[in-house]
Amino acid sequence: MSTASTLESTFSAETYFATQPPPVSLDQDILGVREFVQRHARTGRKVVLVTSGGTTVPLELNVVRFLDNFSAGTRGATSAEYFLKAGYAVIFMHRQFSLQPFSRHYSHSTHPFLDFLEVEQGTIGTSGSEGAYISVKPSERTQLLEVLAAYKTVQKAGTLHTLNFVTVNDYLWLLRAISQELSVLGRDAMYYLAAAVSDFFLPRQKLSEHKIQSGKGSLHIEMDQVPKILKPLVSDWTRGEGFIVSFKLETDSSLLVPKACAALARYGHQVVIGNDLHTRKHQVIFVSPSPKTSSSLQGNSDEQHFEQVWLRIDPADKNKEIEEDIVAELVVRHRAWAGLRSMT
Ligand code: 9Z3
Repeated sequence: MSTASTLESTFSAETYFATQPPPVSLDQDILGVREFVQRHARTGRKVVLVTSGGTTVPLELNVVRFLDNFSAGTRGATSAEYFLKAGYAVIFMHRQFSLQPFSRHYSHSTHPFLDFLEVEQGTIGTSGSEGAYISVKPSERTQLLEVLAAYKTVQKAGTLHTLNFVTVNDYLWLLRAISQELSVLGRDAMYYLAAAVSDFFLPRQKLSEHKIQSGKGSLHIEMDQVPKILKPLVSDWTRGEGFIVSFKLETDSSLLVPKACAALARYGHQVVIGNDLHTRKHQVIFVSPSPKTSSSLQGNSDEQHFEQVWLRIDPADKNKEIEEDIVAELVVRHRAWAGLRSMT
């Protein structure tokens, strides 16, 4: 029976977690994260949580239809590679089947791996027998060697831990649990929230059990607002210590700066990276509290209190990825943040 009438339509984070069920694999997932964090805490390596890809909102319990958020996972997967290169250990929390570090270079839709392999005839190995064997097209070898070498190095070092979500509910439960685990690292932890997260959801108690039937005319669905989890993430789950970077996606670029300032004033974290859907691959804006006013920003989103730095690359340069510069800038800022440890 539906208990929808007893639910609030605006959920606080607390009400959300008290009424929405955790994903079945949560405990198992967190054991893996705990082991990973503890291992790297012992070596003093910095750890970054990268979220990536879009969340879904199922419309039915036996889900046939769902609402999706735009994101291929390029930003997250590419950034994860640059964080690994910069010496970070990376927890990569991504939408199931979205792009992943390293394998992203051979995505089935843009660069299918079967297309760069060739079947050759000749002598196989040292056995001297004749037959068919596989070789990599000469034009693909340099890049493959580079990607494969980086991938194997990361595997050997054990610096990449991957786990996935599908729904916005999976995402919220995982984000809370992972950030609580990661909070033991204090200022050595970074949170890089590149996933595209739905603002709306259907509480479990309002979901139709079976596939919604057509035949009754148009479909009317009223969704509830997803709780604003940046606030508890900043002040409770990470105890105000983590270096937190959120992304703001807009299609009207005039909204980027005001929305980014409002988010910083409201949640009190370190950086909002604003990106416009159409130009996101070659320009982003870093918005952060201005060093002079950062202590008194609560609720004050006046743009003059915020530092704004554009990061741009040449759109014609196909060998350059903007994530390289985003990550380089964040590594510097995180180092400064972690260096404040002794003063707090
Ligand atoms: C982003 O803005 C990401 O940069 C993109 C990356 C989703 C645009 P792709 O994966 O795209 O490279 O295809 N992510 C955050 C989007 C988001 O949901 N932000 C919320 C908002 O804008 C705040 S957390 O309100």
